[in-house]
Amino acid sequence: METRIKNIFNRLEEEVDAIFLFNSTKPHLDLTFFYVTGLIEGQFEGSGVLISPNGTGEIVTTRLEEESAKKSDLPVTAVKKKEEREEWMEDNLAGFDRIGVNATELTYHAYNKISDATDAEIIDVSDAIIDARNVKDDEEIERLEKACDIASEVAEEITDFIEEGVREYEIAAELSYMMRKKGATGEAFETISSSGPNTAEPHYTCGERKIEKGDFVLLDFGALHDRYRSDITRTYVVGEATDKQRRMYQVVQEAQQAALDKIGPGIKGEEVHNTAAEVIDDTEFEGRFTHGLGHSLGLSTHDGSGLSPSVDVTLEQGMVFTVEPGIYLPDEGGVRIEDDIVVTDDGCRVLTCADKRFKVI
Ligand SMILES: [Mn+2]
Repeated sequence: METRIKNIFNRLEEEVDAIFLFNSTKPHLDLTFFYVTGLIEGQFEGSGVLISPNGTGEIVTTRLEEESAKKSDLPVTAVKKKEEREEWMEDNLAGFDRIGVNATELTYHAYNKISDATDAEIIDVSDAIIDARNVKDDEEIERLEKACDIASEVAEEITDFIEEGVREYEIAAELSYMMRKKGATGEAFETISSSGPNTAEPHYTCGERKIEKGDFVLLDFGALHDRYRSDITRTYVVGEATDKQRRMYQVVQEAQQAALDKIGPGIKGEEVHNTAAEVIDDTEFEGRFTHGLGHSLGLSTHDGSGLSPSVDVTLEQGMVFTVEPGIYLPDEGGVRIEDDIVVTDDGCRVLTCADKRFKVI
């Protein structure tokens, strides 16, 4: 994990002597802890890792997690109780002038524990961490590929389950079960299983509504595997499709393809968003694409960056993003098609390979 640690230090705007990543209790865990330790198993509440500019680090954890922690290539100190961890922090943090922390993931309580242990100046290094985590290494891409394969297979197989009368939450449950059966350790995020007019709400989750003939069914879900996450959306029509539904789907698909063609090293994330938005805005659905085109993906579903006017990022080889244009017509319905991609040396490679041709089921 030496390279990952050095990646963070190389991207710092102001130098620090060390960085301490410190987890509280779930859900207040800093996923960067897992980025630098490479650990898959374990919870690691109340654990931390102290990393140095030379690429070394040390994990401090509890006896409960000791065996899991030993799977990292970093040395481990396992403490029996909180007081021992505080002593460890005093012994190990006291000698520095400047200590970096990941402020976006650190609770105020944990921050106070660090400042009690040292007189060092505490510096927020979260921007460097986001930048480092944005570019995935080969091991991370392998884990993402596996998470994407699971979601892609499920996206194709779920169509056998969808029919008139089935409820949205039943489809959500089936998606979860199918992913677990294929080896996922869980859902990457709360599944969106929407139907009919509900598909017009991009972040609807799921409800009791029964599928009706002529509905759009929009499924947005992902698999968690070895701590990495996939994120895919497919939209289907049940029974019989109208010309308008076909047209909405066609425009979204064209917008997505234009974006995929645009992606490559050196391109701004915002330009990719604009490319897709222009395709939609040149049609009768102008103004109905109401969110950013995509977000970075990795240990977290929203990994800190994105393809959006509100994010300033220049694409580099190894970055992973979702590409998810949509058209949403209030009270009628919506279409979204989402795939995960990795930026390559001359374009991008799509990681979620489920069929996305227009489908009436
Ligand atoms: Mn997404």
